Amino acid sequence: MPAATRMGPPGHPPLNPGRAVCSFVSPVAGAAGPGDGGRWRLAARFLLARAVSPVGEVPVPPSPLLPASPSTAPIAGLFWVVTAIAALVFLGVEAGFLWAAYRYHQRRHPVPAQFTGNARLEIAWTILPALVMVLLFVLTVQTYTTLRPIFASEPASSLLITGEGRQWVWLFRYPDGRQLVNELRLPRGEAVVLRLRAPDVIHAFAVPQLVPKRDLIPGRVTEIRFTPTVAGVYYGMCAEFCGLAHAQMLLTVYVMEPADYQAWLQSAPSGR
Ligand SMILES: [Cu+2]
Repeated sequence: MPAATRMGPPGHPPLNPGRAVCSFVSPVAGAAGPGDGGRWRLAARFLLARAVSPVGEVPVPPSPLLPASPSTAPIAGLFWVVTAIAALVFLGVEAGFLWAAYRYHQRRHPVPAQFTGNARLEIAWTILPALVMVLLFVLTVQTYTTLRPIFASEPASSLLITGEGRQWVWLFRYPDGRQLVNELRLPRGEAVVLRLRAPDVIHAFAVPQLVPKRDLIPGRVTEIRFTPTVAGVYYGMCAEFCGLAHAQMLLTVYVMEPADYQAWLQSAPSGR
């Protein structure tokens, strides 16, 4: 399949004919994914494309560690703090281990000291890990309280998009009636409210860089709020196993500069 033609799911017309998207993880149904040694080739292709393309044109891998909205940045921040603490603990333990192995090697220390118990040491290795756990707990609660108002508050003005995740496709309806399949276009800096349903089985809406994943439960409307703050192309997926073609239930989110978004609204058919 030529790179410039993106096919929709079976029964749907091609999406954006003529639009070339360099894919790190291909959003194209049925396209070859990483695996069978192709993973390194894909990574090399991505890095090459990155090197020769202007900044912002090549979509980045859908990593929650490359956040592009206030709903995901605190989570990435927490990850790095926890990783730093874990790295410090690891280095401390390994350094102590190596020091003891060297200092108390049989050659330098042929007769081990004979003693029973060490109350001070035992209290220290009980209290220190407990303090680390308390610190991690406080940081986690802090992140949660930062995020809670973002998820709970109704923004004064927002772009309301309704839609559904069903086996095995994403459908989105805009206020003017237009519909997009496996694709979302959003203006940068504007609050978005997604009201999503799952008519058949449980799915999960996941665009890791923009918003933490949310389950879609049949019989319920799941409201997802976020504000994309960095223009770019973001990959998303269904993150709850939902049947045979679950792995191909992918979507692409284009966060556009407001002027580009308005131009797209004017140029594309509204579906009415
Ligand atoms: Cu799924």
